[in-house]
Amino acid sequence: MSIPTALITGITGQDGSYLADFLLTKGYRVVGMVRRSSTENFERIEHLRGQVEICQADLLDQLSLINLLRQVRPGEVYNLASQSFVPTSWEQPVLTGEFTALGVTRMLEAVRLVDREIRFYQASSSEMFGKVQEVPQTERTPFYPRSPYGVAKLYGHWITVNSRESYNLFACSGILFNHESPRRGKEFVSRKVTDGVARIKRGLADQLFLGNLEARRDWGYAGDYVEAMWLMLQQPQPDDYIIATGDTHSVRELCEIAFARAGLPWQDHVMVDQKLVRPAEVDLLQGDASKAQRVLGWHPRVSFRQLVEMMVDADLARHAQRP
Ligand code: NAP
Ligand code: G4F
Repeated sequence: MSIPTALITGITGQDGSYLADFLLTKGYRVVGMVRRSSTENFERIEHLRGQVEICQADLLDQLSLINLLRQVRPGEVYNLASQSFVPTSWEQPVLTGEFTALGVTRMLEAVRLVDREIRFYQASSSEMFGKVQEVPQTERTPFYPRSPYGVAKLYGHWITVNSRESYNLFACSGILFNHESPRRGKEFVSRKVTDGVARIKRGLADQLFLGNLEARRDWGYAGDYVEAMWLMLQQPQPDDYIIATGDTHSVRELCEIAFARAGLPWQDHVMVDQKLVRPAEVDLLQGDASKAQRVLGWHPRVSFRQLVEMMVDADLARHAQRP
């Protein structure tokens, strides 16, 4: 039997690194697409050197994607690359649209041109629900994005659905709720808090400035969520799925658990900075993943408390080694 080949765009990101770990355990040949940069940004996949192949291409460059698929000949494409930080999408809305919206079309067009048998996964987002129209959110909940990022992801979602319906491509959209890990970028609130806790505990800082403490998210563990991506592409038919824990917690609760893990009183250290409050907020996300549970047999394993404590412990260990 031949070895299955998966192409991951965004392999240097949080999810790309966990998905690469997962697919290697499944016996895949894993190829990661990276964009050209003057310095390598391979920290999250450093442990996979020699186990994954790295190729250069860019979501902004159509021909580079076509050539990449011709060269790699993947059976599965996981399109994880995007401008993924919501606040930046107000600062750079056009660029966000180019990567996060049109980038999906470019990749789908490359699939259509090179090999229509490729199974395609699109990294869609609960941010598309924005000003939520019902709680909890399901695959049938109407969308109402609240940021240029959410709007761009909505385009990516619908072009994926449309390519399935227009061209019969095996294209799936995974609507993933927030998922975190010790590999999360430090600008996202979970990691900002756990890294902040560790810095305060080690005497490297005294305060942590945050925005809206009342925002609620359905936070899960990235290591659990990448399995769902793979499961979607193993089904007989392509479809769209919500991936979430079903629980929701506030940023305030995140702070309580994270600071308590390090034995610190959070109220003494957390300050609200109005500059970090967003022009339009997503107040509450809570997903209903019962379709994924029923069809894919997928269940989250790590609870919110376990996740936050895992991240605090990792940051405490990291700051103990190198401040
Ligand atoms: P991340 O850590 O920010 O990683 C984003 C990746 O995209 C990086 O590898 C980045 O490469 C790459 N990238 C950006 N622009 C590119 C371009 N023009 N060409 C090629 N590569 C490019 O994001 P993540 O948390 O792993 O999320 C993965 C995907 O899932 C994203 O699409 C995100 O929007 C979506 N998503 C995430 C969550 C979540 O909670 N994490 C939830 C729902 C959906 P560099 O290393 O070069 O910057
Ligand atoms: O951690 P966040 O920046 O994540 P956000 O905006 O929910 O987006 C993440 O999840 C999406 C899925 O729903 C992904 F599609 C997206 O790519 C990304 O991975 O902010 C979470 C909440 C927000 O309500 C924000 O206003 O935390 C609030 N928050 C409060 N203080 C803060 C801060 N967020 C950040 N980043 N920094 C703060 O200081």
